[in-house]
Amino acid sequence: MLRTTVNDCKIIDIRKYTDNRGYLSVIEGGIDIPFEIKRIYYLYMVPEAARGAHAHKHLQQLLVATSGSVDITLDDGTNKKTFHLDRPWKGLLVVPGLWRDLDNFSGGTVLLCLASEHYETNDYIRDYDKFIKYRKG
Ligand code: T46
Repeated sequence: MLRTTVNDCKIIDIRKYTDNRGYLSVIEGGIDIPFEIKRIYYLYMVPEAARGAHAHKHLQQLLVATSGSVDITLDDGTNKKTFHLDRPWKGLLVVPGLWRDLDNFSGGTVLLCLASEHYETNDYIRDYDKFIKYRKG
């Protein structure tokens, strides 16, 4: 039985350095987030469509809307929680074993994703009924 829940996920404040030249934010794997970063990908030019609709067995991620905004709904099979990302210094830490739906992308959103693992198709569960079975072990 998987023990991770939506309450294990949280928005973290990303370090930022400000001066009269603007802002600089930094994320160091293992320091600012609890995993080493093995992969970076980003979503952009998203039309009025939802993305996600899957769970990961092992992957941990930090999601950051470096511009624009997006809603991310996480589901642990019992509870759901929606997080709104709209600042480049706010990151959503997502633990393994949760279903995720991404929607309400505003125009021009860039969603940066820092991932704990390389791309692995076997880590995905794309069927909701299978996800519920997986959660129940
Ligand atoms: C997640 C959310 C937030 C690759 O070949 N390598 C990669 O590293 C990734 C992430 C994707 N792809 C290919 C696989 C598909 O043919 O890109 C295509 C679109 O991927 P997907 O349908 O999984 O995209 P999203 O936006 O639904 O999900 C992605 C991530 O896959 C997922 O891990 O948590 O963003």
